[in-house]
Amino acid sequence: MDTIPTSNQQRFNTGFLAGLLSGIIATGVMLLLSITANGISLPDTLSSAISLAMPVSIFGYLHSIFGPNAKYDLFYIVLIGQCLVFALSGGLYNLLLSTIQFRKWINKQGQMHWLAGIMLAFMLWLFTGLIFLPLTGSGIFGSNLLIGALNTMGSLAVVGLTFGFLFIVIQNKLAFRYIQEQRAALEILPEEQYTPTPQVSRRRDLLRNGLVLLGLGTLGTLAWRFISGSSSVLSPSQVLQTYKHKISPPPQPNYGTLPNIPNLSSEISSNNDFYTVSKNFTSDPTVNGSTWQLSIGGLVAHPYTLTYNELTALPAKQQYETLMCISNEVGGEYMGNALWEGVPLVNLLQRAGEIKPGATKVVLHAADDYSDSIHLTKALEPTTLVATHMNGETLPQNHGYPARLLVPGIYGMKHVKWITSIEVVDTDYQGYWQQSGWSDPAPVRMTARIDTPQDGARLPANKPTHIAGVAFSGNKGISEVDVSYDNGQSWHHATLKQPLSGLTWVLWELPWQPARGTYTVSVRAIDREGNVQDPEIAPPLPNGSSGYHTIHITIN
Ligand SMILES: Nc1nc2c(c(=O)[nH]1)N[C@H]1C(S)=C(S)[C@@H](COP(=O)(O)O)O[C@H]1N2
Ligand SMILES: [Mo]
Repeated sequence: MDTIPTSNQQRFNTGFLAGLLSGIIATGVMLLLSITANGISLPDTLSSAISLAMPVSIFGYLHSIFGPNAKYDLFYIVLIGQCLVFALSGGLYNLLLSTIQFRKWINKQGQMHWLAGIMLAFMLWLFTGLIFLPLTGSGIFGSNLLIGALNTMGSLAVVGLTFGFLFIVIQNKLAFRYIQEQRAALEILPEEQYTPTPQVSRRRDLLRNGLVLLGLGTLGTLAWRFISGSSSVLSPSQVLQTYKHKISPPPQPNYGTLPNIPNLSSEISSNNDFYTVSKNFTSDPTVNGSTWQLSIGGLVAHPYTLTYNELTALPAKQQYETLMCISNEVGGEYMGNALWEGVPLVNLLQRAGEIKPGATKVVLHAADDYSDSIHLTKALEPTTLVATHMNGETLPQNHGYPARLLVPGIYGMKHVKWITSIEVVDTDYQGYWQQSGWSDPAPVRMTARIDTPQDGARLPANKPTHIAGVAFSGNKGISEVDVSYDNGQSWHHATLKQPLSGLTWVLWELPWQPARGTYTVSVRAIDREGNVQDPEIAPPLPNGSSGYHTIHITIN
């Protein structure tokens, strides 16, 4: 019975399936190591490399389809890709071993020796360290990454061995089952009716169905994004008739007391509710405050370093400031407001003595290989802080512990978290996101959001209710919020809650008692300089989104 025929196709399939299953588990181990033990996450590395290498136009297109989570979608695609690479390597490896008939490692029944698993792991390890990582710009075995080559080598070895051993176990199980099934088939069926590969074709069907499902899922997601993507912004023709760029003198704010409105954002976002954004897909850096040092250098007379205790012992300043991510869509959730405490950057720079002539920018480097720069004039503003506290608590890890930059008036992107060094330069330094086309000066574009009612809500007719939300214009303040519930025909002044500082959002509210019907509700703001919010619809890339947040309500 040692003449069970095994085709190349069958060998490949067995290896592929074994590679896929063990690859999924090994990928899980990789993500776990990356989160818990400073291990490398190849999907992170690759998707970062892809989004950096991608032409701005394509990135913008993807962004318009997938929304602000495009980078996560890219990450998931790369993650699936990694599992498929594991699967492919399993299939090809089985084919290779049985073709060259390397009997030490694979016998006639397709059973593999565990040494074959170690060999496969070793080859993948070398390929990743010597070819793949250098190609992504991470250096040999990740030597350019902050986790360094040792962590990379170690975690890749663990992942590789997990894969190698599981691969042998699963592949041998599958091969054994195949032989069993073939024997059973041979015993039942007469010779001439013998069909050698019923299981294989079933397995192949499974594989094909899986791929079809994957494809359909992707197409479905794309279609859904297209359909649901663009309906929440009032079209410019609806508002241009009443549009003025600037009103002078600027309106006097209509401050008042706001009633208690369910679903209106709370004026201060708690540390837990505050949105978080970072370029890191799997894990943000965990910085040890007791060994952390902040270095201040570059074009200054006396570069120096500070420990955490030294930094927090310096005179600090408290300020309310709202942050918004540049990839926030109109009406989006990537906004938060907190009371921050930190040392003015200008004071830290003064301690380094005279700034050398020619200096133009200040670069912030971070523990996650992120960096960004601000203009020297911005750096010297009294509201630009190196913050160590948020809402009275030590800065939480996900918001940048031990220290992050606060630089009011420009987007969240520039509020570098996990700062490790501050460098004065004379070049036009371009930071992490600027390399993929995002604005460098990045001033916050005025925006207003309707928190309640929610888009698509159905409300009872002739009952008093509220239209309410937030409006924000960086460091320019808000002087007026206008609400329209008739397609932009007429606008009504909302009541504003006096803001906590000139750097925060403003809560606004308009009482409303609508009759039966369907309503298109929009909102726009005017800042303290009299600038009227831009009605032109623009996607977040490259300068931040614009347009008026618009929702549809049914009253019955
Ligand atoms: N080191 C570092 N700082 C960073 C980022 C990052 O990925 N790494 N992301 C930036 C972006 S895009 C935004 S919007 C803000 C978000 O800050 P938050 O998570 O505290 O809301 O952090 C900024 N600072
Ligand atoms: Mo951001």
